[in-house]
Amino acid sequence: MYENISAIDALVKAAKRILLIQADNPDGDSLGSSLALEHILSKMGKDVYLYCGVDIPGYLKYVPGFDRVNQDFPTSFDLSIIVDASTMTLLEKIHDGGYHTKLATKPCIVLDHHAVVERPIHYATESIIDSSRASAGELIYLLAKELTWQMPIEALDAITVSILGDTQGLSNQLTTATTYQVMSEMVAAGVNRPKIEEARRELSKMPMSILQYKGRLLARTEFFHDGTIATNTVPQQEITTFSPLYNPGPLVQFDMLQTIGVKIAIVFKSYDDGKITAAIRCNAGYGVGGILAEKFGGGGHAFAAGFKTIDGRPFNVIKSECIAYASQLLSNLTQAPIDETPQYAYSTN
Ligand SMILES: [Mn+2]
Repeated sequence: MYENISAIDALVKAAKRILLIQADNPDGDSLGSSLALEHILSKMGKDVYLYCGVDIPGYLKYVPGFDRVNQDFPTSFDLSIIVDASTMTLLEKIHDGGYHTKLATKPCIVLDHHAVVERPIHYATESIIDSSRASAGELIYLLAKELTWQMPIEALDAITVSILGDTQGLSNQLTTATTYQVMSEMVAAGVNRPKIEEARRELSKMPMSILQYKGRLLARTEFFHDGTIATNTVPQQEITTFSPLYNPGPLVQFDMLQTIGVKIAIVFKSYDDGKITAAIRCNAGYGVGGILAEKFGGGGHAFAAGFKTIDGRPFNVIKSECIAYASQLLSNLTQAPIDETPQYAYSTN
């Protein structure tokens, strides 16, 4: 398997207090990996502390144990394990707090599956970064199995959340034969996937007023550039009324992308104080989201990006410029479509 697993085993066995770290972009894999390790290591008799520098997003609050993740960096620990991240860029909260010096004084294990790492974690004692794994949770399963670490059912449930999160329900190209094999072993060991899915669906249900608002928003969708760009605008009054109940963007953006001909879906929010935000999502083959967002001072990935302007320019000016640049980017693409897979958040809707 991996040549350093016995070194990892030794570091874990030698530690009493273990700090589990999620990076600043917690998702289902990040949380599931951390919780899985918490259960496995607790079973070994370790004191385990879960840390994430930012809030666990609302859509993950169906996962049992999400509320055990702390935002306060602990005062003492013998070993840290960073899950689902291997770049310093995503550990800014730790660096801002000056805690990295503390991390560097103790052994640190990195368990990740991201392919491209720009600023590797220089104080890592042992790392496994395997981009052939569908999720960090899958990597943790294989590691624990190899090291014959006991995995209680709660750990397997958490690994299921992690795998389903990154593979969008075993549907994207990250899913391999090993992923199915791991899922098969976990289901045989008692994981109840329908129950996990039901908990997720229950949490993401919307109030009646939101369903009706969704209908109104969809009816207001505008189309540009021969129907390839769909936009929606949420004014301040609706942000005030509906945002506390449900984020208007994700409410309609998937349906906008599922409209025949649409390549880019943009949801603008226009605030009374002049702030304007845009959430950009793109369909497969048209991953210009990141470039589009950067033009307006934002950023993100090819298929999911966003920007915020606070320079006082009127909403209609920003909107027109954004649509014009998006049109230009799409026109430039006709020769060479960007062939990557879009990363919709599986767990949000
Ligand atoms: Mn991941």
